[in-house]
Amino acid sequence: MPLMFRSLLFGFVTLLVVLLIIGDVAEVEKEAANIEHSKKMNSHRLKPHRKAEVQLDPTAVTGMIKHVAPHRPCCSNSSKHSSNRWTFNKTLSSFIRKNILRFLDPERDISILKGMLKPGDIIHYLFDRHSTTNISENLYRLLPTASPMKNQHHRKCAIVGNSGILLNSSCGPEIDSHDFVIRCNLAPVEEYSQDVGWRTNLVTMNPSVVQRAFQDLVTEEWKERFLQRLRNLSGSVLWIPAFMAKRGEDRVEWVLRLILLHTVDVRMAFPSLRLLHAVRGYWLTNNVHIKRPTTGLLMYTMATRFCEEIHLYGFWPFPLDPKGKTVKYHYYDTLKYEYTSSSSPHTMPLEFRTLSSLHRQGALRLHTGTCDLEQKDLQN
Ligand SMILES: *[C@@H]1O[C@H](CO)[C@@H](O)[C@H](O)[C@H]1NC(C)=O
Ligand SMILES: *[C@@H]1O[C@H](CO)[C@@H](O)[C@H](O)[C@H]1NC(C)=O
Ligand SMILES: *[C@@H]1O[C@H](CO)[C@@H](O)[C@H](O)[C@H]1NC(C)=O
Ligand SMILES: *[C@@H]1O[C@H](CO)[C@@H](O)[C@H](O)[C@H]1NC(C)=O
Ligand SMILES: CC(=O)N[C@H]1CO[C@H](CO)[C@@H](O)[C@@H]1O
Repeated sequence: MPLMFRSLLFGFVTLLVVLLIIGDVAEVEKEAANIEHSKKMNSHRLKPHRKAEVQLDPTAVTGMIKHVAPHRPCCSNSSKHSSNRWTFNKTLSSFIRKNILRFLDPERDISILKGMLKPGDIIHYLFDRHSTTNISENLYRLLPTASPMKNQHHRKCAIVGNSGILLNSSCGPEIDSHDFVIRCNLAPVEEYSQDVGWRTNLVTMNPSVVQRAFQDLVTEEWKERFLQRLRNLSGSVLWIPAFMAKRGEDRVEWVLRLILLHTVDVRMAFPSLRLLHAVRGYWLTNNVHIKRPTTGLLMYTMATRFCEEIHLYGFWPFPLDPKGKTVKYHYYDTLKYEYTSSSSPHTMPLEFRTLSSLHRQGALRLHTGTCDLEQKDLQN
């Protein structure tokens, strides 16, 4: 009898959590439609979070992500982040790893495998549920047969975001000294290696990059440039979120064709269809109300599975640095971005505050300063 009672109670709690998450998704969609608000907002100040009333007990799942001060404008004081008093908290880090494993298994969810699909299978896009795509022969051929991260464990990993905060940071050598380096969106490294390093073990690529950075491969020259970038990855994992948003399917197909035609040495990964929801579920359950996780946060969440100590570089979703100097959105192009716009699919400042909080607790290390300076500080 007590056993049955406990099962009932567990079922009830699970249902409650699911309902709260669903409620939150509905709210996000409402919010996404509400563009008016963004215009009134000062780029530094976040509006108070309207969803504050959805209060899950933050101790319910992990109890570890302490108070992510949701209202305070962040980071005028962020020189703290480059403080050298940071020490790694292994206990906390393994606790977070275990809790994330309740929501997803990054080893499995990092990619769909060959056994799971066959050519011609129809997939609904995650963000455009009414649009579908077919699994092409090429995609099927490039699906891995086993997880590209199977049995991988690394002591120190770097996740490199693409913020212009990296420019003139001299962080390249430090980044390259990690055992495993994750980069985002096929960002160029060669011209910037002094600041961003060049070592790459896993790199993500949204299909839109093919258009933004490689002119949709319209000429032989662009094709060659793109190929060169891929060849330089020599054996790394290329992670393509192919089933998130529609209209990427042609670009994905061109890329796959090139890879097959030129037998480029990369290991492909296509995230599972449940990855994004699972990652979002983990953060929501910890009372971090992100709309759609950024690639950076996805990578951090997954890396907890493979990495002992995680270091983040190039994460800085603000137009000014701590000294008030302009920071480019990307270190390598001229793209502009309104970080706090409510029409944006991401909630970058909130993600950043969350990561800052984890930094202060020693669960991860967020590097936002210059690297040679950090060494100088050490000597003092
Ligand atoms: C940083 O924080 C301290 C108190 O914590 C405050 O006195 C100081 O004015 C802040 N500096 C800036 C640049 O905001
Ligand atoms: C590490 O984190 C845990 C959980 O937050 C905390 O109880 C512990 O005191 C921390 N250890 C150190 C050395 O800070
Ligand atoms: C997808 O498959 C269906 C049925 O197999 C086919 O009718 C359709 O043309 C395919 N679409 C694409 C884009 O290949
Ligand atoms: C980097 O340093 C160079 C040389 O000192 C300077 O011209 C440039 O403006 C700096 N760039 C940034 C983004 O700080
Ligand atoms: C970082 C890296 O491996 N860069 C190489 C990319 O490919 C070109 C051409 O083969 C090389 O010159 C670079 O060194």
